[in-house]
Amino acid sequence: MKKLLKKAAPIFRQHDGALTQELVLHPGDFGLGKVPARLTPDATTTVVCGFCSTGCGLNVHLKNGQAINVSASSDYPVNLGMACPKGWEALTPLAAQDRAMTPYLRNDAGELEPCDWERALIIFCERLKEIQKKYGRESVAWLGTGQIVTEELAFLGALGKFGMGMIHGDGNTRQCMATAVTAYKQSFGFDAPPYTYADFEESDVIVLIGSNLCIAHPIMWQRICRNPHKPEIIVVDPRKTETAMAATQHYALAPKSDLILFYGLANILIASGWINRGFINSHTIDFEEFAQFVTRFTSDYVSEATGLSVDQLWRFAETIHAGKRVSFWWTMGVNQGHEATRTAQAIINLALMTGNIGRPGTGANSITGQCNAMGSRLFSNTTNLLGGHDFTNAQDREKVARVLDMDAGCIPDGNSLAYDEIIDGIGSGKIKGLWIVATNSSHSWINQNSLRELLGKLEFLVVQDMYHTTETAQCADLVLPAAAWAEKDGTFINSERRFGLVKKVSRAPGQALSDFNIFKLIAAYWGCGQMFEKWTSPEAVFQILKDLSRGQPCDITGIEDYRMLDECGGVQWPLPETGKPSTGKLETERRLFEDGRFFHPDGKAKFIFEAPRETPEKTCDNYPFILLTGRGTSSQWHTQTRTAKSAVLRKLYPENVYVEMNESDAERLGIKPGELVRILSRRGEVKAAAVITPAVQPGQVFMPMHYAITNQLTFPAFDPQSRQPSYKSCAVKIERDIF
Ligand SMILES: Nc1nc2c(c(=O)[nH]1)N[C@H]1C(S)=C(S)[C@@H](COP(=O)(O)OP(=O)(O)OC[C@H]3O[C@@H](n4cnc5c(=O)[nH]c(N)nc54)[C@H](O)[C@@H]3O)O[C@H]1N2
Ligand SMILES: Nc1nc2c(c(=O)[nH]1)N[C@H]1C(S)=C(S)[C@@H](COP(=O)(O)OP(=O)(O)OC[C@H]3O[C@@H](n4cnc5c(=O)[nH]c(N)nc54)[C@H](O)[C@@H]3O)O[C@H]1N2
Ligand code: SF4
Ligand SMILES: [Mo]
Repeated sequence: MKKLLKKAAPIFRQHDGALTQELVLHPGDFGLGKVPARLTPDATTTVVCGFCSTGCGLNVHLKNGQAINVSASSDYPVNLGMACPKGWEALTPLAAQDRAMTPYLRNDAGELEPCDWERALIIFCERLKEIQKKYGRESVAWLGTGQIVTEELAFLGALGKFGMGMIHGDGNTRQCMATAVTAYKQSFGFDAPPYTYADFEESDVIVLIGSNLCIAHPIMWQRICRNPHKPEIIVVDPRKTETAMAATQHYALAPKSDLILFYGLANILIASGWINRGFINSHTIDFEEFAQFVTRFTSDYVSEATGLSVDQLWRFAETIHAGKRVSFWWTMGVNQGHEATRTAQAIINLALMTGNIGRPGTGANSITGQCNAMGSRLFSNTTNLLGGHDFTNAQDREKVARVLDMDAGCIPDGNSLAYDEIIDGIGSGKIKGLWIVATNSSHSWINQNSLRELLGKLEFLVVQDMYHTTETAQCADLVLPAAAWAEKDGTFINSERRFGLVKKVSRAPGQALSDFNIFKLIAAYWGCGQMFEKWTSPEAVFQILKDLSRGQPCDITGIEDYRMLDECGGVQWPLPETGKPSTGKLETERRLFEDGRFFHPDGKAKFIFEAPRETPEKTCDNYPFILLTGRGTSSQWHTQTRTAKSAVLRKLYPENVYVEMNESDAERLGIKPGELVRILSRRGEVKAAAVITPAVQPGQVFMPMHYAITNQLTFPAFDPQSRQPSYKSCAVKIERDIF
């Protein structure tokens, strides 16, 4: 223990050699610490899960100050005693053999070699400063995440843009949530998913669009199962997913024909007078133009384009009309498309025109993906200035500067490049240094072969991750070892806008540090430590975030501190100081727009629409299949750096990569179940075992995203408004692997 502490000591020195006493690196961050002061060594405490955006409360059981087991928390308002396999296995990935325990630096032989923190920090600062000096400060960028706590996201964003002078920083939330953000901002005036999970239980019609809830959000699905109103459950998905099988109506539309479908439904609803005129007149604008626009989406035309029958279209519309409390929910089948923002807005339009918003069991509801995608949306300083502010607005910049006690001149007055533009920037020579934090781009980014080639062109690539073995870490010049979920404190914001608490209940291995402390050290070594003098701990930063949120739609000034979050089972935003009840219990379930006021200055929501466009890569004789991609099982998480570490989870999913195809296609091509086939696109060629299933339609195939090869095939198309990648549609061919 002494030896390690001694080794750690130099990192308290700043880059210029001056001592800094402010760095809060307590021994625990080197894996030596006991349990945090407020927990007794054998306590059980509730921590919000670190996988998906459902944000379940997990009871973590400690022995001698170390987490030894978890169970589902029965009094947490989100999951009510339930958890999915990933939650039950949440501790296992922490103990994996390939945890990064020291920094690693690429040596002259081209291998990653362990080095100490001081050297890592000096190299980090020297190399990135050199690049900025040579090519300008815009030449260094970062790619962040929706999987670290909000306080860390804010620190990275503030350090990157205000401290280190970067202009470009984006995150993996671009792959995931950018569409919902853009759609809500334009339609409602703020990025504001309106719902609360109780709405799953209060609807009489639940419409799930491009969302495989049973697999991707199993506990939200459980909330639907608790619905006592025998709801109609409508699934809109080209595949007959697990969720579609459990639904009462499944519309297996042609991939990427959603926009036409929703305009067609709007046309039927309007023409039949099945709309809420009172709501439209009082609370929305541009309806008449929209009503005029959708007249061209006749049922015959829509039927032809979507592959659904005219009867099916009418049944869908009639079900919406018959519902008293209709809720619309969408996920990646919508967000990841070439006209995704307009599709999300077409869903919003259906909710607005039928008055299905602001009441129990209603809403136009985007379901989030990662545990803290919602934190990233508001507080990562990437697309929004901290707290949902606007970089291009001088008043916003001044407000943020005032709260942070810094010069407004440090805040960029323009927006960052988006993820794909940062990657393209490497190709064009604009971006020379990149810092990737808690995302595995070399696996998850679209058109992976091109990305990997571009990463190789960087003059300096830093990867900050729990593991040194990820596909991206393996490309890095420098790897910074990060503590994981449950090895640090902070907050996540879940899909229903609930701030929940993450606690340090386990020691990080070796010299891994929390992302928070890594940022703190980098600030000191970079020479901007003073700017973050008050950022002493995650909870101190939480207090700063509260101040930043003041007066915003996401105002959380009424949340006192972490203790209050712990006691209430999390708190949904907004909770302004003035909105807190002076006596009695805080209402835990709250939805937005109950007063019919939206966040545009006139208080109205906007009908936004645009003519549909063709998919960027159509099928042809050479590439006759559409490749769909997405989640495979509830026990696999993304690029599998964490879930593959659990023997229990590994038993719950197929060991080898597979491709699902329809029986008629398999028969035509002479492919037998389980046979290895080659899947080829214009970008790459991979092999997978054929799973023959009626779940996919003829002419379509499906591959899960959890296997790295999938993104060798995908086509880099983007929604023009949100710049979110269109992961779910490209043209491929399938061949028997006869060689
Ligand atoms: N087990 C598990 N759970 C997860 C994750 C995980 O990796 N593993 N990841 C989390 C994250 S970050 C996210 S973003 C969410 C994603 O959650 P989901 O979006 O529910 O998951 P996906 O499987 O990516 O996509 C959903 C469905 O979209 C369908 N789809 C494809 N093309 C179209 C189309 O054109 N129209 C329509 N209507 N549907 C289409 C696919 O067939 C698929 O069934 O899951 C979260 N939860
Ligand atoms: N083809 C296809 N591709 C897709 C999708 C699809 O549907 N189809 N979906 C897209 C979507 S929605 C998403 S969200 C992305 C996800 O893609 P990624 O973000 O690349 O996926 P993860 O595997 O979650 O990567 C998170 C990384 O952070 C590390 N990590 C975990 N916790 C911490 C921490 O506390 N600190 C640090 N520093 N590191 C940590 C993990 O080890 C891992 O390497 O994939 C996208 N890619
Ligand atoms: S549903 Fe999501 S938040 Fe809940 S236990 Fe599973 S992974 Fe964790
Ligand atoms: Mo995601």
